[in-house]
Amino acid sequence: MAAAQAPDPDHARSREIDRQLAQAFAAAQTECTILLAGTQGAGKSTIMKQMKIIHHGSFTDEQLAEYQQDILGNGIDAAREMLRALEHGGPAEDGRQKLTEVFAAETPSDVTANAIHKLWTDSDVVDWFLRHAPETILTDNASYFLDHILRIAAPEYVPTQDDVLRARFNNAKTAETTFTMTRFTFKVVDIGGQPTESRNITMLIFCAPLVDYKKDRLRESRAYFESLINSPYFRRTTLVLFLNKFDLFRVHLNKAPMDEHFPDYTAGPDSVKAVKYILWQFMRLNHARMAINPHITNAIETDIRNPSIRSVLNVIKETILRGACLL
Ligand SMILES: Nc1nc2c(ncn2[C@@H]2O[C@H](COP(=O)(O)OP(=O)(O)O)[C@@H](O)[C@H]2O)c(=O)[nH]1
Ligand SMILES: [Mg+2]
Repeated sequence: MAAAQAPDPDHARSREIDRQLAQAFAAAQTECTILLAGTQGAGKSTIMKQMKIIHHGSFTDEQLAEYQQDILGNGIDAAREMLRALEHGGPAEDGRQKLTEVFAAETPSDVTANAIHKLWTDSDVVDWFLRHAPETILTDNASYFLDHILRIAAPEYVPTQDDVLRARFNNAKTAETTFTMTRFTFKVVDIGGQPTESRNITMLIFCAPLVDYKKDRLRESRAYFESLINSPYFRRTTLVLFLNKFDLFRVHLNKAPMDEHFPDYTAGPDSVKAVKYILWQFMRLNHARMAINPHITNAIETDIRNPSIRSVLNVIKETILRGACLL
C-alpha cells in the first residue's frame, strides 16, 4: 500500500487558479451590455422607459410625480408649436393673439392652460388641423399633450404611464438602466447620436424613426447607422434595427406620400410596403454583411395584446440568452 502523500502545494495552487478562472468566466457570461443608438428623437429614451416598465414594473407614484413639471413643459412646447403652425394661414386670429400675450406674460399657469385649451378646441382650429392632420404638422405627440392640457396643468395632476411614455425628457434621466433575468444582468446604455468605440457589446439596437422618411432627416439616420454597423467594434455584436414610430408613420403616409420623397418608390400608400422600402434603404448600407434583425416598433404602445415593443424585447432577450449560453 502506498504511503499517504503530503499535500502538493502546486496542485492546490493550480486548483485555486482554476476556481478563479471559472468564476471570472461565469461573471463574463452573465453581464450583457446593450447599446441603444439613433438620432435625436428616434425613441431611444422611450424604449429605455419601456424596458424599465417591463422589468421593474410600472413607475412608482414618486417617479411619476418627478415627471410632472417636464410633462407640463411638453404641453407648453406643444402649444407654441400650434401657434407657429397656425401662423401659416390658420384661423382664429384673436385666440392666437390672446395666447401669444399669455405666453409673453410669465411662467405657465392655469390661465395659460385655459387659453391653450380654448384655442386648440376652437371649431375653426379643429377643422383646420383636421384638414392637415395635426400629427404631420406638429412633432410626435404634441397633439396628445394639447388634448390633455387642462389635466396636466391642474395643481393636483399626477402623470400617468402614457403621459410619461409620450413625453420628451432631458436625457440625463434615462441614460442607463440595468435589469436582471435569471443569472444574466443586462446593462442598457443610451449612447445617443454619438459614435462609440465601445468593445464587448452584446447587442446594438439602432433606433430609426420611420416618420423621418422626409428625405434629409432619414439621410442623417442612415449615415449614422452605416458608420456604426460597419464598424469593426461591432463585428461580434448582435445587431438590431428598430424601425420606430410606426403608428405616426401610418398617419404621415396619407398626407405626405412616399413617392414625393423617393421618386423610385412605386408601391403606393401601403404602410407595410413603405416600411419594406425604408428597411431596404438601411439594409443596403450593410457593407460588412452583418446579420441584422429588423423590427417594426411603436415605442409608446403599452397594450400587451398588440404586437409591440414588449414582444420585440422578448425576442431580444431570447437571442441574447441563446448567444450567451452558447459562448
Ligand atoms: N407616437 C409615437 N411617439 C414616439 C414613439 N417613439 C418615441 N416617441 C416619442 O418621440 C419623442 C422622442 O422620443 P425619445 O425617446 O425622447 O427620443 P430620443 O431622443 O431618441 O431619446 C417622445 O415624445 C416620445 O414619446 C413611437 O413609436 N410612437
Ligand atoms: Mg433621449
